[in-house]
Amino acid sequence: MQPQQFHPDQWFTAGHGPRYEQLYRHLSKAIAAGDLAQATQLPPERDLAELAQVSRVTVRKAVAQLVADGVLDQRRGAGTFVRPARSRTEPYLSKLLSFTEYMLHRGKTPTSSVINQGIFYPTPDEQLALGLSAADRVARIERLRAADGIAMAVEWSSLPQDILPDPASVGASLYDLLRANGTAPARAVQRIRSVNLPATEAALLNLPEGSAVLRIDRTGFLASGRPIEFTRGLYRSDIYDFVAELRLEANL
Ligand code: 16G
Repeated sequence: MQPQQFHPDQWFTAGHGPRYEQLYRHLSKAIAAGDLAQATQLPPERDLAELAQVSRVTVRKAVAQLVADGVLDQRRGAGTFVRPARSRTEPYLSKLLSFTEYMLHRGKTPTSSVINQGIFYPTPDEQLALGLSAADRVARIERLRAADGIAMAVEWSSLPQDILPDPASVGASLYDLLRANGTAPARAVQRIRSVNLPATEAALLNLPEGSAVLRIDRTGFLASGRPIEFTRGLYRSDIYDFVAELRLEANL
C-alpha cells in the first residue's frame, strides 16, 4: 500500500459515518484484498494520522478494531503488523457479530434498507422468545441487507418496546444503536436450517423462487439473561460459513 492510499480521498466520504469507521473499513478492505499483505508493518500511529489527515485517536480506534478482529497484531515495542490470513478466522468462530460487522470483516460494504417497521402487539412467537405478555408491545423492523450492493438477506427483528422505543431510529446497524444505549446482546442462541425461498423474498434477493437459503433465528440476551432480540432471517447460503467447535466430553 502506497502512502497516498491513506489519503482521505481514498477512504473518506462526508456523511458516510464516523472517520474512524471509514478508515477501519478502508484498511479492512485493503487487508482482505491483499493490498496490505500479511506481515506488512503499518506506519506508526503518528505517521498514519498525518497521512490520513485525522487525529491519532481516530487512527487508534480504527486500529484497535482491526486488532479486535484479529487481522492486525500489535507487538509492544515492535509495531503493528498484518496477521497471516490463516490465523484470522479464529476470532469469528463463536463471536457474536452483527451483519454490519460480519460484512466489514470480509472487506465488504454493508448497507441496509428498511422494508417495514413499527410498534405492534407481540405474536405468540414473539411473546415466547422475548418473555413478553400479550399486552406488551414490540418494535419490529424488517430490513433488506446487502453487501457491496448485492442483496444478501432479509431480516425481521423484534425487540421489546422499552429496548427499542422507536424502530425508525435504527440507522445502518441495529447493534450499533443498541451498543450506544448499553443494550446490545451479550449472548445469542441461533437456530439454523435450510429452506426454500418464498416468492416475495426471492424477488427481494434477486434469486429464483424456491432457491435454497439459510433460515436463521437468533434470540439475543443481555448479560442479565433477559431476551431482547428475536430476529428471523433468510440468508443467501453462500454468505455464512459456520464453524462449530466440538469437544469430547471428559466424563460422560
Ligand atoms: C445479524 C444477526 C441478527 C442481528 C443483525 C444486526 C445473524 C444470523 N443474525 O444479521 O440477529 O439483528 O446481525 O445487524 O447473524 P446490524 O447491527 O448490522 O443491524
